[in-house]
Amino acid sequence: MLRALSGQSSPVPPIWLMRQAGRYLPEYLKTRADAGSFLELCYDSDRATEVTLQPIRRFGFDAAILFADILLVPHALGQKVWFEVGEGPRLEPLQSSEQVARLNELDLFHDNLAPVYETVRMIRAKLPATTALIGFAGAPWTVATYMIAGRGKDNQTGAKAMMKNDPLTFERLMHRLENATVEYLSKQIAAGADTVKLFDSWAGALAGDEPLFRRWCIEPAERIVARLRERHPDTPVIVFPRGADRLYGGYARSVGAACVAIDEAVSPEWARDVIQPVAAVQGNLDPHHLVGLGEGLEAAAERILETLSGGPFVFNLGHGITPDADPRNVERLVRFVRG
Ligand code: 1CP
Repeated sequence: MLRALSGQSSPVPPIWLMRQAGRYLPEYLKTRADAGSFLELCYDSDRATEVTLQPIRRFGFDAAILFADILLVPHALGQKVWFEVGEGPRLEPLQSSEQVARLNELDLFHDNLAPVYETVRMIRAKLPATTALIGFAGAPWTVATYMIAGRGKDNQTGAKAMMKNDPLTFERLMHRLENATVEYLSKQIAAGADTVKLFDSWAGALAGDEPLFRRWCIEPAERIVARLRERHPDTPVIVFPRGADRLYGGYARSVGAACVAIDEAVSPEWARDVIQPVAAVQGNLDPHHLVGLGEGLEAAAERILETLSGGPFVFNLGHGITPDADPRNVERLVRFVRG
């Protein structure tokens, strides 16, 4: 995994999958039930370590991803966050400049996230030496959309409305999140993460407007990557501007991260020609291939492998595994990629 992130190619690329720990695994469901709630699971270092390791034991992936959530940052900043069972995350929507001004300052932010850093230390101590540990955070734009809307919906129009109607408050929130993200990722690296990934899952909501995309997706990622490189020059960063569409190439060139993760809408041939010359590529099998009988799984994986294995490449999905995925298809995929 780390060789691929450093720009080397290999006939057998490393493989891990987004949301590899999660609801499609019976052992995850059991640990989550024991923990009480999703948030309690995230802050319980023993159990969070256990669910991080479950897919490594079962499938032998080349990388483990820290079990946490992008919404722990708003929670640590003092916003009310909870998870509705069977639905997803909910936050008390941030709508006024007073609410934004009241967000916690850095020290309290770190105390609240101390269990996450402890989890990183515990996972690293238990992982095989040849398995990389990925830390992560949400990108400022994506996290802001959840903080403002209170949930994921409707292409995150709430954040766009605040951007237009109260630009100073929006800017202040984005600035606060950018600093928090640098500190949070930096502490994960200090605790033992071998690489960190920045998830801009809602980047696509700005992809229709290039100046806005540049200002709120590209530029914050550029600064975050540069600040992390200053502090941790040997730690590669993976970026994922999901849905960036035709703006993927400009994002990859400007941000200068070691690796760019692509969603399933990006053609592997285009990624090979445009992104691979400037960064390692990670992706991008459609997660629906892991559901049901997995028809077409090998053929779809083959096209991706044939196209991207000539350069630096990490095999992954275009987005997270869905709860209805069949673990047997995951096993089949790992066997196929390695074979
Ligand atoms: O294996 C792993 O990947 C585990 C770690 C992980 C990561 C990297 C989780 C656990 N969440 C995330 C990132 C995350 N969380 C993102 C970025 C990646 C992506 O686009 O999927 C986002 C947008 C979230 C927010 C979130 N948390 C959602 C999406 C909500 C929406 O409506 O937009 C959901 C459903 C969650 C809950 C969650 N986070 C993680 C898991 C395993 C779950 C399911 C919780 C459960 O019911 O047990």
